Amino acid sequence: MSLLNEISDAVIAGNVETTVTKVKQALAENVSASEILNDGLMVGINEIGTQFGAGKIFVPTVLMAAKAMNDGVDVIKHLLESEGPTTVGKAIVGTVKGDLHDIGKKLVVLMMRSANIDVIDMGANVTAEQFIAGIKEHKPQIVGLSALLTTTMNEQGNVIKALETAGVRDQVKVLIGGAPVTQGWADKIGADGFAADAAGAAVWSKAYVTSL
Ligand code: B1M
Repeated sequence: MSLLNEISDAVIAGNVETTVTKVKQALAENVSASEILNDGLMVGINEIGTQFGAGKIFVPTVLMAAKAMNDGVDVIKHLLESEGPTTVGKAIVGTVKGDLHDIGKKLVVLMMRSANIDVIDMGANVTAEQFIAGIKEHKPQIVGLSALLTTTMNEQGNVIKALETAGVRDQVKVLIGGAPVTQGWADKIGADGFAADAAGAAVWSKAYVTSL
């Protein structure tokens, strides 16, 4: 079995220690951080999603897999992040209220940072009021809203409305994403941008801030 398969299996098994050990071993064998992420860790968490969706496993198993995935990402994160000191713009990024999924959002933060954007990670379950306070405090050009549930997608629209009411909507561009989110949804709720994945979020953000 290849090392990348062993990594995805360790995530599926929710085995944090093995995941971390295998990720370190892959790095030592010159497997790139992006291969470890895309062909190892992501394969594992996606399989967990399939089994969870089919009712074959339950939340505690998913939580263990998420912990293994997160700890695995921690090992490679310094390789995904840019080490350059120059930043070209600023963003605040969070998962919206009611939604606790933060693995994808963390990857978005990592990739945006690797595009030299100064990103404040607001965490998960972030209220519209917290996004507004974040805009006032940090003065970002971009606000990133992640949502993983069909129910919390609506909150992305609510945040945009709240930014309008608070008079800060024209100070920022709003980028949205998350598994159930589409360009059509972005258009419907008046978001400025949509990205299907973390790399896309970084490309969109860099293109916007460097156009200013
Ligand atoms: Co939940 N969950 N979960 N879960 N979970 C999903 C999302 C689900 C699809 C599983 C399934 O049924 N197959 C399903 C949602 C169904 C739906 O609404 N369509 C689901 C459900 C139902 C639930 C609960 C309601 C279950 C319950 O309690 N009955 C519950 C909700 C809790 C809550 O949030 N209030 C719940 C709970 C959990 C855990 C806490 C156990 C755990 C989260 C742990 C954590 O994040 N710390 C969890 C997990 C791990 C998952 C799955 C298995 C994996 C999610 C993930 O991390 N994917 C997920 C199934 C799946 O997605 N396959 C599932 C890997 C990650 C890298 O991808 O997050 O999609 P993703 O991020 C991508 C892109 O979407 C994009 O870029 C990222 C990287 O490329 N992206 C953006 C994300 N945000 C972006 C923002 C951007 C741009 C791009 O711009 C700002």
